[in-house]
Amino acid sequence: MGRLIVISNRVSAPADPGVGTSGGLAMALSAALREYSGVWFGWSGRTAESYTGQLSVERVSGVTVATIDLDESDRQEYYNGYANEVLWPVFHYRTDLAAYERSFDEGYERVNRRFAEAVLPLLEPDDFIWVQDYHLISVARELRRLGVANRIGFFLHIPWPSRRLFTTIPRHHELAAALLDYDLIGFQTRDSCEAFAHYVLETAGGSIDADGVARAFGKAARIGVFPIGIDAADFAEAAASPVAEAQHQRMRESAAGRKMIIGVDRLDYSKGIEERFLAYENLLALHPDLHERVFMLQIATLTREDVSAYQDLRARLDTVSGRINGAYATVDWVPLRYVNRRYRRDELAGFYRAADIGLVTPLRDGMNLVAKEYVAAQDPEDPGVLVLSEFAGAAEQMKAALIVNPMSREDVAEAIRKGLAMPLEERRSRWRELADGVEQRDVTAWRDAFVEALRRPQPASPAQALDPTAAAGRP
Ligand code: GDG
Repeated sequence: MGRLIVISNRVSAPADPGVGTSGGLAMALSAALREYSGVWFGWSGRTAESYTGQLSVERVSGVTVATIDLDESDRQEYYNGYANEVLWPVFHYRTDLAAYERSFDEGYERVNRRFAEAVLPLLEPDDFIWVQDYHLISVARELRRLGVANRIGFFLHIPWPSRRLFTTIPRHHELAAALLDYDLIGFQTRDSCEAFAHYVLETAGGSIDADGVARAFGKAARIGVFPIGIDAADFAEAAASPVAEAQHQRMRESAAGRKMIIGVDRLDYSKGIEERFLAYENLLALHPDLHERVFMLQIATLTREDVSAYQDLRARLDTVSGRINGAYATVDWVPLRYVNRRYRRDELAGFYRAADIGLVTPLRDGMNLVAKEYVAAQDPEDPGVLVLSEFAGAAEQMKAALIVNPMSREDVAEAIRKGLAMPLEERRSRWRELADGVEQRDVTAWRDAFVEALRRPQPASPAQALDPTAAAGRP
């Protein structure tokens, strides 16, 4: 079979998986490519004085890794601008944070074109191309313009918003039409896939066939649901490693017999960290009996620090965490340990294992891999309890978690209280069900399902189906 060419905004060389500090997407992609003699292409993360399109190619653990540098206006307009100040907020239901600037649109389309032009020399006719995420919606359209006829798939890691929200983006038609240049469009959840289908039907005036083919703008693409998983076996191994065990012990000792709650997130407004702090504050206010008997560790790694909404959130979190500790701390009890530094993956696994409650309460999330990692890291004999937002994609699968509305302080505080008091038997049976799902629907299952769907015969576009000259293969 043809090679797999993965195209994503950032590329991180497949590192030792136990140790890597890469985020969820990077871990998933290196796992996906490990078994294919694949190519991984993307932005190096560096900016040059002016754009050259020069490819840097290296071979890492059997994967060809190819990158380009962008220029400073690309970083501002494409990455910080259109991707992170338009698409990210709107797709996470935060239209109030979206900044529509013409230069952002131009930067986005320019970089998508640059990606297509730069990857072109690496392509062979039977390669399958798999484009990742919201930064690169227009890459297939640009590749088609360059004459590329290969199968091209797209996977959206973040939610697809409801139709009314998506249409707040001034160029929504153009984005949706560009998506239909893919052969296959994958979503994390049924909810996202249905929202896209709704747009196709109601706004684009298109149709959805019984076999899941969306037709609009004179084009056709198959749509489907492919919930991403973690490398569960690898994560369980990391959790059993000496480093994880040492961190587990360290946490247990520093807990001094107190119950531990953990949150791990990129410092992002979609993750609901501020609302989580307020819920925890509510718990402490309502339950004085829990004082000095519980603590929360929140790891919030810094991201997108150039974007003002992230700077504002960081300042608010500093304030709220300070207020909670100021109000409740005693000389030997800090109720909220709030940490901005980044840990190794195996250290993280040890922290998860030490925690009685995994608190995963995003306001919106495509999937949320932390929920799955928390489950994979537990001791089967004495597992902790997962408290999960109904607005994380993971909630479609992880029904044995305590499902909460992250906007409700009372709801979240009550779930924490319930989790802390949950009998061992119930913890075990809920965990068993969650762990089976995490193991079975892991990152390999995700990759195989997507690639298999991409290789399946693709639908004819409506134009081809209706136009006899096209059907006869003439131009
Ligand atoms: C996007 C979508 C979707 C965090 N702190 C540290 C650290 N992390 C790792 C976690 C986890 C990853 O980052 C975060 O993954 P999430 O899935 O929670 O969220 P996003 O980064 O927003 O990812 C999301 C995902 O793509 C995949 O499709 O699930 O919905 O938003 O793996 O462990 N890792 C290390 N040190 C840290 O301090 N090593």
